Amino acid sequence: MKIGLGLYCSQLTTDHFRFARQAGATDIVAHLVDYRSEFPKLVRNASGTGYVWPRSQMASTKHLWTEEELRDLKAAIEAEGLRLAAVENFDPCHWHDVLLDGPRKREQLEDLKTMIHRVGKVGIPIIGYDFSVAGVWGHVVGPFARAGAESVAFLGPDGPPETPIPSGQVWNMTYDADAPPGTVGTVTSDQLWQRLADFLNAVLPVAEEAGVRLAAHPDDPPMPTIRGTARLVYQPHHYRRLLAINASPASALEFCMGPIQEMTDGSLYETLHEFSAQGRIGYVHLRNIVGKVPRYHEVFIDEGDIDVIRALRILHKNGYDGVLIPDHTPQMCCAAPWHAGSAYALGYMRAAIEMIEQGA
Ligand SMILES: [Mn+2]
Repeated sequence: MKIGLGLYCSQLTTDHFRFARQAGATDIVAHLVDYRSEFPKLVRNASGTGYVWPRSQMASTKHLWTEEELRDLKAAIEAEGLRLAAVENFDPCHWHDVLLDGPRKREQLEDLKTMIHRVGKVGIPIIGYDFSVAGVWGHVVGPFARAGAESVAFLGPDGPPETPIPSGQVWNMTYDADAPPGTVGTVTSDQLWQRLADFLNAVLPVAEEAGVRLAAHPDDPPMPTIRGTARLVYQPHHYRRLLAINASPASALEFCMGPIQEMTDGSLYETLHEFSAQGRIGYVHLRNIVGKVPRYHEVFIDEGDIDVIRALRILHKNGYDGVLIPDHTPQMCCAAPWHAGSAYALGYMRAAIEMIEQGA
């Protein structure tokens, strides 16, 4: 098993690469969507209903990833003695009409194929994706982790009101600031599964040929609907349905332990066993949480409902040799809250994995 660090777009710098390696990571997962451009990484909007999407960032994300920038990013990471394990998430500007079944869907599917081909050509093995209309939504920030460390919670009916998604927005981001007034409206489960199938059936042949695996993130928060739009993977068995859409070995999972634990059915450990035994896990997001939907909060890796050592033992036993990255670590009270939280999680993971691999 390999330890990685997920870096947001604005963190793809030499200092952050060195920090990752200093804290024991061997791999980087690069988030190419510039959706959290400032520290602290969780930025609330004025009404507290979601993350801020700085409009000034939009223009810079409208282009497709070029072969040159992917190659430069990989080289910069490798120059610091690390590997680029995956790039994570298409930008809403790349695929809003794939998610919404809109008029530019065909064109955007071609754009996605182009980018997948480039990712493969450069030698990046995985793209993580999150097929969701509402995206990550409804979290509130507060002192929810040990000793008042700042993290996020989902409070269900006590959280932000589930207002309809305005036109021009998807994934909790604005892709068209000039969209006419209106809303995205209701999206049913059948509609969203059909859109996912259209996406996978279009791009998986290209991914397979390019040597790239497409790894699916579960819904966060794992609710059946958010803001009137259906969710896909809000119970563990939905991952089976997702993998059954297309038999390509390029279809894989971005196994995020937090949401799987937050789901009301099934068991995180059985789910982890099932898909790691099948070799379907592209990479793992690792965090700890307390509670299940509709109420949970995120905590440090060594508190909370997940027995992380037990989970790591399952992966080891099933021969998982991919990357695990800390996911949303709580912010610690110091001059570098994100760095301290990340280093704490990475150190814990490194010791735990070493212990397990030594047979202890
Ligand atoms: Mn995650």
